[in-house]
This record gives sequence, structure tokens and C-alpha cells, in this order.
Amino acid sequence: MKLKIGITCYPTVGGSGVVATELGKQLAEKGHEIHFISSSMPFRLNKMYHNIFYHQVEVNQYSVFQYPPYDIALANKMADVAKREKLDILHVHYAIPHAVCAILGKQMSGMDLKIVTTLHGTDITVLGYDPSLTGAIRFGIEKSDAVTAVSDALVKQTHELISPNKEIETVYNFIDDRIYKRHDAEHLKQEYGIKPDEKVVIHVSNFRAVKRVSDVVRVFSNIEKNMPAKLLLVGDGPEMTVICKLVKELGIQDKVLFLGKQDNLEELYSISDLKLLLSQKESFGLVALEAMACGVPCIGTDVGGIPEVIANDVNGFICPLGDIDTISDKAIELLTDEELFARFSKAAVESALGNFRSEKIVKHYEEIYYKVLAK
Ligand code: GMT
Repeated sequence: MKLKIGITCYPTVGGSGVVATELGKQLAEKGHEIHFISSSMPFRLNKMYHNIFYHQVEVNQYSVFQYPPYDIALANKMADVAKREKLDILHVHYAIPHAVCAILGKQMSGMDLKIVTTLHGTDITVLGYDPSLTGAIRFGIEKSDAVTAVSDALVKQTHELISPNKEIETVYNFIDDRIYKRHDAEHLKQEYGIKPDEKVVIHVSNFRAVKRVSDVVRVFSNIEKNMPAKLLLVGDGPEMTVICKLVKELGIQDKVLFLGKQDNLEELYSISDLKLLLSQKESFGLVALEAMACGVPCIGTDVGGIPEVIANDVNGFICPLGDIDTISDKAIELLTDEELFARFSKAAVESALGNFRSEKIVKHYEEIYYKVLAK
């Protein structure tokens, strides 16, 4: 049976928006009808699909009210779209506010609409500590028909922080392996002025403090003392000014390339030798998986879901948070031992295409949809 599925995500937010959009695309390719309901067009929805529709949530600013009523407008839109398009399922990404909006939207529609909620992290690991929100997060989780989280670590943390009376199933994130693979992008090295003997280290994030980009820069500074190397910093965000200052202080300005926000990351990974993800909070680490699929071994911190993505000593290294010396030693070992690098690079691709293959994960979500519909 083909389904009509409404998907709501933060379209412009990093990994969760990417996963929600990719899931919608892959479900559409399997013949389901997909209705994105969000405030702007999901950013990786860059191709025409006859069975993908986009319904924009319009939020007006009224001078009498201090805050625009986004949540209510979203619930209203969910109800309208569900009734008009006869949706079977609403799959929302983030408990707050999306699961709560879906519950209200379902009540407004008067339909027996099923709600599937996927937790991505920030709604639990940040908002979960705010007592003014825990009740609403628990409500959103408990009233959903099925709840998934992107790692075992996040399932555990949700139970510890929110204690919902609900089973939460791990469904890992995935990558589209048609896109994330090693490409021939050697010309980029030349264009960026990277010499053939230089190792390329990459970091991709939204430069929030939890990403610990300063640790990335400090580790790179140690690497660079041992071998010719360049650091690609991809993304932008609140920590950017601090990072620029640190790069200057360490005297490595000519070794660090600030690339800003970029699409087509697979091309940048294709010229990279090592990816650093040294976060202090990370429920999964989609960027590590994307790099691994392109054959780039990763070093990550022993935090959240990162060790479920990077297998220590198999396809990368897991190191203690903030332990610059250990991380630097591991990075130098990986970049100088050719046999180790080749083994990790091969294992990284195998893991990305095995455990996190899109086909397998999308099928898992479909099974969840059919199960809640059969209840
Ligand atoms: O990491 C961010 O700042 C963005 C955030 C998001 O909402 O997209 O990422 C979260 O969801 C991603 C997709 O499931 C995960 O890969 C990230 O690990 C997770 N971020 C955090 O837990 C901090």
C-alpha cells in the first residue's frame, strides 16, 4: 500500500533537515506521496518529483503580540493539508514544537492521523534541561504513535532526562550513497592552492560552541607542526569570530581555509584525508557519516552517538572530549601510517554502506509507518 505522508522539519537546520528531506525524497522514489509542511522549502529538495508537494507555513507578525504564532500556524496547516490530501501519517522531526503541533493538528482535523516523531538531539539534550519545557516534550513523545531517535545514546538520554512512558526505537541516520562517494575532485586541490604533498584535514559544522571548533584548530596546529597540511573549515555560525582570532594567534592563517557554508560536500570530502568531529554534544554526527561514505576516516569524541557512527580503531578513532594531545597523536598516526589509513578508509566506506545504507533505513521507517497504521 502506498502512503500519503506529511513531513515537518526545520528546513534550514543542519542534519535533521537533511535527513527529513532525504527521507522524503527516497520515500517518493518508492511511490509514496510526500507533503512537506514547513516554513520554507527544505534546502536539499533540489530536483522535481511529481509526488512531492510543499506546503508553506505562513507566519504573520501582529503588532499586538510580542511573538509570531508559528506553532499555531503550523498546527493549522497540518490540519488543513491532512484533510485536503487525506494524509495517513505525519512524520515530524523534533518533539518541540513539531510533535506538539502535530497532536494539535490531528485534533483539529478530526482524523485518525498517525504521528511518528523522530528525535534528533537538541530537543532533548538542550531543551530537555529546561523545566519549562520538559512537560511539553514528554507530552509530544507520549502522544505520538511511534517515536524514534537517531542513536541508542539519544534513546538513553531521553529516558534519563524526560522519563516518557513510551518505547523509543533507534533508527540511525543515513546517507544517499549515490551522492556520497569518492569523486574525482583533484582539480579542487589546485584551485584552493593545496600542494600535492599536503594532507587535508576537514571540519564541517554550524560553528556553535558545542562543536568545539577551537579544539579542531588546536589539533590541526599540532598536525601542521609534523607534516605539510591544510585545514578546511566548512560552515559558519556564532563561534566564527573566536575561531578566526585563534587561527591568527596560532600563526596558521596561511594553512587554514575558511570556506563558509557549502553544498556538494562530497567534493570537499573527496580531497580530504581526515575529518575531525570533536563536539561536546552530538546525538549522531551526520557529517561524520557523510565523510566516511567518501572514504575519509574520522576522529570523534566519546560523546553521545558519535561512537555508534565511528568505530574506534576500525574505521577511525574515538578520543576523550577536549584531550588535544591524544587527538593530535592519533591524527598524526593516521596521516603518516599509509597502511592504517588505507585500512580505515576502506572500513569507513564499508560501514557507511552497510549499517547506514539508505535502503535499509528507509525500509525501517516504512515498517514503522505500516505498524502504526495497523494498530
Ligand atoms: O548539530 C546541530 O547543531 C544541528 C542538529 C539538527 O537539528 O540538525 O543536529 C542534530 O541532528 C542531526 C541529525 O540527526 C545529528 O546528526 C546531530 O548529531 C544532532 N546534533 C546534536 O545533537 C548537537
